[in-house]
Amino acid sequence: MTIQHIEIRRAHINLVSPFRTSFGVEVDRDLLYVHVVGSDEEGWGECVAMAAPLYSSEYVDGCDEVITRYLLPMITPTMTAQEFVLAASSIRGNFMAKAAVETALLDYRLRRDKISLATFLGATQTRVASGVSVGIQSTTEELLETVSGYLAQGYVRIKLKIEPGLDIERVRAVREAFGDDMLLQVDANSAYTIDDASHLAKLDEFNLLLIEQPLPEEDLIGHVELSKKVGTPICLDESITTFDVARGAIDIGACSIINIKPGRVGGYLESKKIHDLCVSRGVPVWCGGMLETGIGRAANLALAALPGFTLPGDTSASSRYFTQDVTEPFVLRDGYIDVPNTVGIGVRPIADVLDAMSSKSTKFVVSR
Ligand code: OSB
Ligand code: MG
Repeated sequence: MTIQHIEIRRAHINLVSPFRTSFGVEVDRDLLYVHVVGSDEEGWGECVAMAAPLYSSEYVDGCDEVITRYLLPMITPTMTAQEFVLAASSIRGNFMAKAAVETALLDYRLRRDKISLATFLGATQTRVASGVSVGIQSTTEELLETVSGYLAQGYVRIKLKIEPGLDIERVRAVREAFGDDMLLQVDANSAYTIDDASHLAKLDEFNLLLIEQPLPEEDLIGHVELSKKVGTPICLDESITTFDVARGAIDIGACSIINIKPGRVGGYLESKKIHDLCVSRGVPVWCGGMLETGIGRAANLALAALPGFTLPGDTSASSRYFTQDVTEPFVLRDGYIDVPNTVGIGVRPIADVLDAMSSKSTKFVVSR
């Protein structure tokens, strides 16, 4: 019942269509999986970092370096995820790198203990309502077509990526085409500054659920100021990197809603703490996404099943991203996706599929 080695698997997968945001265009995912192998069980974790440091300062090759050089040497044969988080706290930042290792350790231990991640975290739902994040499209016509396609599939909430110049009129067009009842929100990925406050206030007339991360990650105070000038609730994504930042952001009024992404905050244990904090403060949360394959998606669904996740998340079906996911595909049924309920994260890569996608596998022996 001990960890014997840890494999770092690098792989590549194409997206079904380019995903454009205010920070760039993603056409594929440069993947990194952490695979814990013990005498009795195995565990998997997916690193959510993108290929380039455009969404946040982390990027996948940097995570590879941090994981192999600093995090893996900390791991002992009997280490739990909780013990790892404590040990890894000596390393500053690098939340996405830490989260990938934490998830693999959690999956390994929960499989051994024969309990699902959902049950371990305190899930109260067996399926979660699914929203979809719609990238910036070349034209308004294309946007309306794309949104119409997702609505036809049953997605219960639409999130539009926006940037300066492709915002107010795009949102207006979607509202006019699909009506006032559709759940709609926008995500700017830090593309504005506080000087854009009166411009962003023009979004108020569209009855959006929220505006996600309008200002830069570090500008918490700017978000406080913006919250006073804009009626639509402000939701933070990039800014929320730890429990402490979440507490501070809520206390000073920088946001009234939080997007929890386990990869961004260092893992599922920290995510659970942020969830509990938000429940105690009456702050709604929802589960964000980072275009994860089935490994990361499975674990996100477990988290999204907690009671504080009262808004639909970006946890879409596998087919929204990939023609062939690395696990059995997650499917949308009546606007919902089932939460995995078997042991650990509930899924494993399909060996042949992962092997065909893989570019590199490195094995690290774990010793005391
Ligand atoms: O800001 O939420 C974001 C994807 C990559 C990086 C950042 C973000 C996103 C998304 C897509 O919006 C979420 C998903 O469907 O996984
Ligand atoms: Mg976001």
